[in-house]
Amino acid sequence: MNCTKCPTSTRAVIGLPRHNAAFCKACFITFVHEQVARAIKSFKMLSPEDRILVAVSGGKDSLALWHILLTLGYRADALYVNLGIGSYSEESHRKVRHYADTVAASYGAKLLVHVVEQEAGAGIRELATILHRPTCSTCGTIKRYQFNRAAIEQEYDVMATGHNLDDEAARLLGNVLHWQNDYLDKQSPTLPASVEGFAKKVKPLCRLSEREIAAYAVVNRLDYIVEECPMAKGSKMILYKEVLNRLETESPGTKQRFYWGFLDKQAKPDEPAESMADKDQRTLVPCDSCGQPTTAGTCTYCKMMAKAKTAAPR
Ligand code: Q46
Ligand code: ZN
Repeated sequence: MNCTKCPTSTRAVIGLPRHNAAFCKACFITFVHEQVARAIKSFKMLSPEDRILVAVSGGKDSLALWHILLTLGYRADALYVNLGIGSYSEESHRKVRHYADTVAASYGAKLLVHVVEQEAGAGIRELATILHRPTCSTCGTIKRYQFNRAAIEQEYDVMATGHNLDDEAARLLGNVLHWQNDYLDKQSPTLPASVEGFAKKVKPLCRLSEREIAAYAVVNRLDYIVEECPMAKGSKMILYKEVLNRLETESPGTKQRFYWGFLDKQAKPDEPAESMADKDQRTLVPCDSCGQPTTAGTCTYCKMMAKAKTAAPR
């Protein structure tokens, strides 16, 4: 199979049925960069002078995102949250540190690190047990809090995450299956900053599939952790992705049509309503302990940390 774009018809390294195309290495890298640039432009994600904070996990998506943004000339630092999940966290931390030292540093970009165990006195699994909460919900609260706090306190203009087309289509399927209208309202590739203290959030990989990003990581020799977080096993998101992958195999382009169709409808709302972010954040006040936005009194994160410290004194 030859590249469908090159005049010289070089041998293709990847076939993309949903685009009816196949690309050689150079054309594929250009394709990925163009898809990211298109997402950034159509959803008004970034401007050239923005200081960006990328949420990195050590996986292919977030490391590829950091790499693409730096390659495209953006000023992008990254934050890694070490969850304290045994060898998975050790390995993912090593991968992020390696990329930061060997590549990001040459662009003048730096890596920030938050270690859950250092603040909470326990890793995420032990913490979830102490708090009688599901591990992934505890993890979500901590990661959202730490990323927002770092972005606000260190004056980044925008926070970027590595969510891809597969993630967004799976999330959309879950939200539709359960008619989660609030979540559907907020499922946008760009969420604006709010006066109450939420940083602007963007998803520049939303036009690219998981397979395309994995291929991009491989051709660019990005050293990422292949293993999934062990806590993800059996999650609904994985099931939704499997279902969508089956549909995609039968009918290439299904995921794209599903998610992009939703974004098109979202861009033309029936009600000319207030901004979606306003709807949700109107009642927010600063947490009386840390100052981050919350609905009342002390925020969930501060309550969790207080409880963790009482339960597991160091
Ligand atoms: S990292 Fe955290 Fe995921 Fe691991 S503990 Fe669950 S939520 S599965 S994105
Ligand atoms: Zn707080």
